[in-house]
Amino acid sequence: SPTAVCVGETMAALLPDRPGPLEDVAAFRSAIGGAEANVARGLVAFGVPAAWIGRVGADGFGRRVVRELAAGGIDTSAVTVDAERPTGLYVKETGPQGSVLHYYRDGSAGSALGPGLLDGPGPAAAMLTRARLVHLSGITAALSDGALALVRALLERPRPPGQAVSFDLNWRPALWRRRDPAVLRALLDAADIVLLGADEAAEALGTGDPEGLRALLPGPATIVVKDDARRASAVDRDGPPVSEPALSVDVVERVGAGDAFAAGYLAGTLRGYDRRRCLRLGHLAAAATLVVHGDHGPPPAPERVEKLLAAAPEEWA
Ligand code: KDG
Repeated sequence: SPTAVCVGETMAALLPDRPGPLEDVAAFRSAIGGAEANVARGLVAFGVPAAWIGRVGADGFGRRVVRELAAGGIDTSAVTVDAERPTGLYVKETGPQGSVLHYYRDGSAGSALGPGLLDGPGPAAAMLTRARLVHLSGITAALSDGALALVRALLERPRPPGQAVSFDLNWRPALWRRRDPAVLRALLDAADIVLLGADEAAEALGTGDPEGLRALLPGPATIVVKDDARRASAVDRDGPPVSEPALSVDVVERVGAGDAFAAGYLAGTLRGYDRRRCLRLGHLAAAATLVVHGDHGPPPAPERVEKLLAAAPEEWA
């Protein structure tokens, strides 16, 4: 059974062949993307057996999603194929300020996730009980009442022994226009490990300051705050905060970097690393994704990882 299970929606993705307004794009490259599956991919790259659980349509995009994730070594045996609803889609538009994702996911198969998963006939329930890590994100909470109920159930049920639940805020205002994001605070507070960016936390929760967040969210054992790609801090419930600067890279595009960071950080916790090395592994994974256009870059070479994890502070960033 996989060590880590990531739950959420994975979509087909259309990536423009050049920057500029969508109306001027001549061709799109087809790909797949979804925050939680990106984390599963990142975990596998660090040697953590990982599954993605979600729903796809009985269509070509759904088959593409499952095929590509499975080819990446991710366990897809608990994916549900929904005969009624289509696979969700996003179209990326790249402008001078970065990229915007346009979603075509209302009524998608992925948005039909629900708490039935936990007592359904498939392998999902057993996987979610046996996993050492269950990873969720704020995106899923925004998809539908059912998806929100599933996220709640996974966070609020008594944890199976030895299991931690991680939750990445993944603030996507476009998904919250018709729903109330106030639910996010209680969800975050019920997780064991919370990951968020200072900017998105300020928008969604009213504070992006590590101490303010600690006061707002007393529940999680660890809150990891990423400060605008400059540094990340892990703030434990007991013990001093640990902070580590990000690696400097020539950024090509930011989409997916947060997921890569989460995968690195979480892989570190599963390896039993101290906070500093967890943060470093997060930064290393993020750096590999920042230098490419897609949702994820090639994983950093193991020798480089070993060297940088052991580096003295002045050799690190
Ligand atoms: O973090 C990257 C995601 O934003 C991208 O994969 C698409 O899952 C996605 C979303 O909902 O934005």
